[in-house]
Amino acid sequence: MTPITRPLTPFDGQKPGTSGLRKKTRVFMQDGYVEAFVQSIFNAIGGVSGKTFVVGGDGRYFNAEAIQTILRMAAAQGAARCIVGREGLLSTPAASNLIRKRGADGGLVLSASHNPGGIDADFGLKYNIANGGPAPESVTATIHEQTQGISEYVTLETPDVDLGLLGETALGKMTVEILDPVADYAALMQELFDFDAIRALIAGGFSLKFDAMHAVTGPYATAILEGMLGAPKGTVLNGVPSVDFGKGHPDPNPIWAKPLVDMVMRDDGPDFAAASDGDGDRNMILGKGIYVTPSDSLAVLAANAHLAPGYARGLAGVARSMPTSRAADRVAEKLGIESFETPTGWKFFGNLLDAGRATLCGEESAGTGSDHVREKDGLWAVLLWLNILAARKISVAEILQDHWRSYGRDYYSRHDYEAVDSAAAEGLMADMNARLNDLPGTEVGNPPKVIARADQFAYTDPVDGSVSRNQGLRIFFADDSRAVIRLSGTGTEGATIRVYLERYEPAGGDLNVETQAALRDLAAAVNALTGLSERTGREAPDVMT
Ligand code: G16
Repeated sequence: MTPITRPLTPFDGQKPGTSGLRKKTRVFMQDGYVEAFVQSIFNAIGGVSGKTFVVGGDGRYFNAEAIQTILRMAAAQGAARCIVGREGLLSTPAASNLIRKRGADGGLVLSASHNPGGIDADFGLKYNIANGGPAPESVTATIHEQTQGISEYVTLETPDVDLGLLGETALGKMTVEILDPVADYAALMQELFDFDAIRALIAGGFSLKFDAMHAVTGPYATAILEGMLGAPKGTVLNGVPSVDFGKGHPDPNPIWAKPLVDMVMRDDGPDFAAASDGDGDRNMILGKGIYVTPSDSLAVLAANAHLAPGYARGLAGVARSMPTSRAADRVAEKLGIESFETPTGWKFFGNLLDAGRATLCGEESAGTGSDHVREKDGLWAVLLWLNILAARKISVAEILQDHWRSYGRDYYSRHDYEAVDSAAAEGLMADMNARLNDLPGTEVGNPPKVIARADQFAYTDPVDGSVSRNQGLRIFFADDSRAVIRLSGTGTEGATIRVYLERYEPAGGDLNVETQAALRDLAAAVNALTGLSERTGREAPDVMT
């Protein structure tokens, strides 16, 4: 089988965003598009000769076709081995685990995460490095540079590999190893958590539901929750992955997972419920009658992680993305451990985890994880919650009340304005940036709120000293509330404006106000300050998490 070199013309816009390259599926399906991006990755990492890669994705439309392209190109260019999940399926955390466990040189993960799937929806591809985590900005910048000058790619002309057949096959001189996507991941979870205690909790009548949203976590959740932990059949809802996620939007938040939220709000609802996203790295946690914000979830997990065997030694530090609420910082302070505030994007946690400075990380965007892999991990968060519930023997609502009584409550919500006209969104950001220096001392809203300070968040990585600027506009008010405004880096249509709102209520204060009511004045102040409604023509956000 002789490698074939084919010419290519560069495609505009092959620039990795917050998490890899995400575009409409039809964009990825253009002749040469996947080839151009994959060749750019291969060039950026100094070629693939003799290397081993993990390849898999969330099973969305075009997943299998893109994998065949990657395998042919890797084989043609001298890769030694590609480890692929059966039928091309690997959740993002499972891919991260395999890269680490098998000592692979990297991984190609095919997913547009929580974005919908299908020929008229979204697709994505990202490169992970040898630590199992998303490529840092230095690597993604090189990949982007490569995409701009690409002129050819190298591939083989071969029939498709049978992705359903477990075991090893040869593709040219490369070995393709197809494995069970669940086994290694499930083994890792068993090492971290007290499965006996969780099994006993469930056997004792504790009821739970897990909504896999027709996405990749279905097989993982079914094997672990129903298979290993003895939850009754039917605990996992929508557990069979489909190419278009059952025509749904696999984003585990109160809007897109509304049926699950409605279920826990009923008197006869389950004690615990959770959902995960397209590629299994996000999570939503619910208890009977209560939704746990991702920011609170991170804080509660940090405060209680020692109850799980894998974290009994305590935590080295806790990291959160900048727009995530400061609830986790309060826990870190009490524990006397380091806390870190990073830009949005899991890739920014990699150095802290590798250096042993942070053990738990989390983001407001429904991502929580730890040093067990280098990605956020939806099912891991669910199992840690279950382990904590099994150890503390109180309800989710009681855990939260107890937490707020100790630390105070960071009322928190993110308001998303989706598919907004890009020029309007960029105009809003540019105008606000230009006004930054004049904002301190300004009064906005009714009743008026005084702006104490405002800036554009810049991050200096404490491990390698690299600097990332313009990571979101922060407005701090004199009453210790905070608003953050940034444009999403994962959308595929127009611009998405994210407004992150938080207000701290000390432990002795009113800890049980409805979240949106608690933040109403702050939201109105941000609207008055930015002219958000007039600029976007939107009366209200599309999504409130
Ligand atoms: C990705 C990143 C996260 C980020 C999220 C939202 O998650 O890995 O770190 O918080 O996007 O990013 P943005 O606000 O720029 O849209 P996922 O689950 O989509 O891979």
